[in-house]
Amino acid sequence: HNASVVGGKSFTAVAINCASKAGEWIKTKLGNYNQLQSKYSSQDLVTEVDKGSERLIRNLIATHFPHHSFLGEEGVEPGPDASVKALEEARNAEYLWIVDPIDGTTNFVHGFPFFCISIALAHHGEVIVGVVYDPMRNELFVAEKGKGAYVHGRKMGVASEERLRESLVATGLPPDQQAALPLNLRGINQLAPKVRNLRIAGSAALHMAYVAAGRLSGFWEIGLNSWDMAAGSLLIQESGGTVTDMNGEPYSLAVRNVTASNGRIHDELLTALKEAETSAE
Ligand code: 2AM
Ligand code: CA
Ligand code: CA
Ligand code: CA
Repeated sequence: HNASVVGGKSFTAVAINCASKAGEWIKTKLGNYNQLQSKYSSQDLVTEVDKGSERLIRNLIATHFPHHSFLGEEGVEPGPDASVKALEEARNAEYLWIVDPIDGTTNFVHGFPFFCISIALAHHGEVIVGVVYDPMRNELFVAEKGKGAYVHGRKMGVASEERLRESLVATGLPPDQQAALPLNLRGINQLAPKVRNLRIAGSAALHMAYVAAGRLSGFWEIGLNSWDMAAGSLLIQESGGTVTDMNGEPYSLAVRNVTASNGRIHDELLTALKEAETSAE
């Protein structure tokens, strides 16, 4: 595609501008916001800061690219059915921005400093720009399709570990996934003895950025949405890693259960997760 610059405005520059503006604002709201609603339950949180961040990003994108489509978590009804339907309706757009205004809201609410803003741009359903910004560490992860992935201008590469037993691997426990929780726990049971150690830090997008940066060798999670993974998937691919679903099928926007790695441990990771799945039957 030769369309990464329209009218002199680079998609990537706008994505970075959105992420950093939102991030700076979110930081000022730490421990300093009013209303705290629960979407579904005491586990599924949303704050006025999630909504404000999404509004800021959406408005900024609209001023630059008024004809582009937009899919943001806070614009979609809670629950898996609505998010699948929203993606179905949006994914054929020529240009679609896919935004998670705070990934790791539970961490934000508790002051646990591991959350980020995730912004991706898809062109006919293929992610061409991915930006993940961690405002607490001021770390900006940027990928452009075919052009590599960078953290603050430094080229990233995935970790070099060849085996699970040398690998630091992360996963997640999305709340309100009653059906998925036992499967998640079986995966943890299978993997914990096989890897160097596991991490569950509470932000899927930031975990994926860490796989891209070589800080984690692998990551898997069940029950995610497009906005959790779109930017991170490109970061990993452009860093030389592999992103698939849990059956090893290539990443697409519709993936809900993700397996990501440095590539070298991918088969071992998929096999262990497959064992976790079948051990239940
Ligand atoms: P969030 O903070 O944007 O909501 C942690 O395991 C991951 O699960 C986070 O990326 C988190 O994103 C996501 N998550 C939180 N609530 C969820 C829900 N109800 N369904 C699916 N994913 C959720
Ligand atoms: Ca949420
Ligand atoms: Ca999220
Ligand atoms: Ca979110």
